[in-house]
Amino acid sequence: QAKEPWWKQAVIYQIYPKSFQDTNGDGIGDLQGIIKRLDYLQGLGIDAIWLCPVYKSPGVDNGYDIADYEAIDPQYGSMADMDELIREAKKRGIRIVMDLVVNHTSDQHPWFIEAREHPDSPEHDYYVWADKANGLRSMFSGSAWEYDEQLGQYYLHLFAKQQPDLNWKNPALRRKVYDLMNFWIDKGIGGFRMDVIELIGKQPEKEITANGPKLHEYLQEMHRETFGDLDFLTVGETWGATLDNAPLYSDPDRKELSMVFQFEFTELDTQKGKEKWDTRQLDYGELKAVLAKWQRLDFKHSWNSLFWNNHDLPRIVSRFGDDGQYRERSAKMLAILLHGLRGTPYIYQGEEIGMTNCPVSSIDEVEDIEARRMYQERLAQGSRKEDLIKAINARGRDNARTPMQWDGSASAGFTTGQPWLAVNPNCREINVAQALEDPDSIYYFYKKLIALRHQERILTDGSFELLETADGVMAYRRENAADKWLIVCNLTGKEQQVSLPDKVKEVLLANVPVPEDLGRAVLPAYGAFIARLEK
Ligand code: TEU
Ligand code: CA
Repeated sequence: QAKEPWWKQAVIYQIYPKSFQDTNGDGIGDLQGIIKRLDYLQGLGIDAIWLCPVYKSPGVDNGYDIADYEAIDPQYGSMADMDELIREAKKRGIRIVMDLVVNHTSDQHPWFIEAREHPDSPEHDYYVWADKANGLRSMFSGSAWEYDEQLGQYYLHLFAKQQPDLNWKNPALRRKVYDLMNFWIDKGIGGFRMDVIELIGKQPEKEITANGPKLHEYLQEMHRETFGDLDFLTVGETWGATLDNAPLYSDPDRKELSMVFQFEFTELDTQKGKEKWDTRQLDYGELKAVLAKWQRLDFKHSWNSLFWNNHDLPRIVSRFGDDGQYRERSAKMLAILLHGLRGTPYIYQGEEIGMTNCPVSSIDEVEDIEARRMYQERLAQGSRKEDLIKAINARGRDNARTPMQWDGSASAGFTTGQPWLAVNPNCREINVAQALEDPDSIYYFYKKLIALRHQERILTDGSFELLETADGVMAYRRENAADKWLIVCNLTGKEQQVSLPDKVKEVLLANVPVPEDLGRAVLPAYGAFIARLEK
């Protein structure tokens, strides 16, 4: 039997480099900062770092607009720093997973500059042009088509207009992408997180963006031409993933990707058919149903990723937990809920200390292009400023991007200078230094969950069974040939009645005392535990 790939029993930590650790006082995180914090990450126990883009970029979308795939942006350091990071991480058993952004480039990429200047150049066809604009919209508001006066043609940009879309129909462009991937593979990285990869098979003339007809053909070609023979982690960002199409990406026999990120839970507190800014109350029953549904994947022919947070999403403790009175307890509950499931867990920087959203009171405090564009568009359409700020505070991407809180000083130990985005003032109470000193901290909870993932096969290969409970409680069993576990979580800020037939043999982790008799128990607000049962 073939050896299991390393990423099935791994936990990945996501770093947003601009906000992780500054070392030269310019207020911007850098590669030396990550190197400085590797011991901290090793202490936490993670297996790999997903590093958000550090390539040369004008920074219109914080690095998701790349001008040179084979150079490091000077604000983050040099290629020598990058090589050092890969080397130093490897010494600590940590792999580096690079962010691969190849649905689009920056408008400052030499390919696009050439494409615009010389319509006869090969580079022209690396991008998507049209004589007329159709109804496609940019994810960052407005039309997805930008008119180029000189050429008398429109180019496609599914994101900002400074992020022109690449034309994957062009084989020479695909070759260029495989070459740049191999450049990074040769440096000894451990994987790629593939930005909006579901869009590369787009057919803009038919207004098809995600899941175009040639998408999987391209991914199979990519697999063959790049990482196919390596023990490599590849995770696709796929907003349109379903139970039906996830196996198309992640069935090992199809030779595409290791797994995808699916985002179904992120839609549960959004009004149906509306944009993410249009919020509604979370229905706990729906949350349970979605989490349970993704556990029904055929894990022999597919794989799942587990995450609450990333650099595009609000902080989970503020979103589904309680970032006031019950911050610690609800953060631990959400950790248990997710890390008890089957799949590969991802932790976003700061999640392990329960970092919260960071409200603003005016658009001047907002850095993110997505929120700023939405604000302008909706203001022009007659929305009220207060409502837009409220929406940004609930859903804006800056919530996740405020600097990492290392200690309780004014700039949270992130920088000695002016941070590029304001530090959350709650760094006085919520910070790494405090968490390391408190044996009951959220940090040690995450550390324990990571250790369990490494030690206990059942988390990786055990079956999943959702148990009948009140809507406000999620309880499930995991079971393999050797072992049987019970996970119970009170999702709410109120006491919940629990009635389960299970007999606990050993409590593995809990954020409240575990009731003696589960047949007739009361679980306090946000109470949660993982226990081993008699087999
Ligand atoms: O995100 C893809 C994407 O669709 C997001 O823009 C999403 O619509 C939004 O953030 C939800 O809040 C990826 C990256 O993760 C994101 O940071 C980039 O801005 C985007 O691609 C463009 O590269
Ligand atoms: Ca810096």
